[in-house]
Amino acid sequence: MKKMATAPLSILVSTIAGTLFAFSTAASADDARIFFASDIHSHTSELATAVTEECVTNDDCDAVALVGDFNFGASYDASEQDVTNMIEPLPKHIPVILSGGNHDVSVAKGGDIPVTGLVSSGSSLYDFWVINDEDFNLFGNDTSAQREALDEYLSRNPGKYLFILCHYPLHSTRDAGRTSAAVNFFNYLNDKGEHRNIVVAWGHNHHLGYDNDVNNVALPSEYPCDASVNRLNNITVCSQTLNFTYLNAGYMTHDSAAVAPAYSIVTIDDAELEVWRSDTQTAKTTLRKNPLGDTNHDYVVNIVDALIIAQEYVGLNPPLFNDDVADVNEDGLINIVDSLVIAQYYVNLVESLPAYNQQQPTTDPQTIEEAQQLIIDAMNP
Ligand SMILES: [Ca+2]
Ligand SMILES: [Ca+2]
Repeated sequence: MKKMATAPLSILVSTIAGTLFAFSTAASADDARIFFASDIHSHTSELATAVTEECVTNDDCDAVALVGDFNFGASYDASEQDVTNMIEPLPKHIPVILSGGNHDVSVAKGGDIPVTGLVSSGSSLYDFWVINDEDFNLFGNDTSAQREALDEYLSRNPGKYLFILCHYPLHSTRDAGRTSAAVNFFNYLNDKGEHRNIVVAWGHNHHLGYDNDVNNVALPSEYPCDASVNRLNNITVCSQTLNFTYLNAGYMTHDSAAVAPAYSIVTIDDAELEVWRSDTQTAKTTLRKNPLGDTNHDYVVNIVDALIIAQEYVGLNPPLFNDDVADVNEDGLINIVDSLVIAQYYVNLVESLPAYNQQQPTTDPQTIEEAQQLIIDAMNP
């Protein structure tokens, strides 16, 4: 991984920053290993066996993420006790994150399933976002409180991995009433995912194994086929290039008794994401993306990135300048305006990136000192 030259920048930062803000030089990225499954359907002993093997015997896990349908009732009836019975045999030292499926109402009873929204890991590397069954349709609505909350999270945590636990697949809900929400949410995630690291973990279609009905879906028809996608299952749907990882979490039961339970192990670090599937015994990887504005390649957007663009602009040729993500107002140019936009983003004067229609500075800086002064002025309007 590229490392920035810290000494000159630290001097710059101390020069311009004073006591304005706290500062860290890089994300304290560690690695993480997470067990994923869905559709447990009361197969609690199979789940416990799989989790114990993967998270105790073979290696450690940082979390177990289960994406809905915990009992096998005929309808929407899983109780808090069902969830407790499922969790109880699992290794006690590993946190379990749940999202509710169409069989689960524990959340409504104040049980173990968190409400729709952020479940923080406490790590700088990743978080979870739970979408419960009853909230799925809201993600098709631009103005729903749930979607606005997700939007805000993604705006302020652009470099983290975000695992969205959503029982319903986006390509086929098998429920006409949910189709428009699925399409809208798909489009939203594909837009947001261009410069972010989003993983959507889904289930629901366990009885179909690897989603055989994927070609019957209501993804927007204008999307071209593109085989060069970062999807991590053998999905064959023709769609636009996916900008997020679309993870079939696996299932503990299947229509065919001959089919063994399936689960996924996701490993992440500061360079890439790997998904391993128990049924295929294969792994696929995708590179971690730098967020827009992350000009020094540390997956964090902060004042250092603004300073690096300023250095570049006045001709100091900073090492390791990542110009792929430097045009944060998307005007086709990389110049001092981008530096000022990032500085304003850093102090919350700009909500999210990209940001458009930014004011041009009153002067065109020729030296790094002049550029620094513009940055200070931009942060203190
Ligand atoms: Ca950065
Ligand atoms: Ca620009």
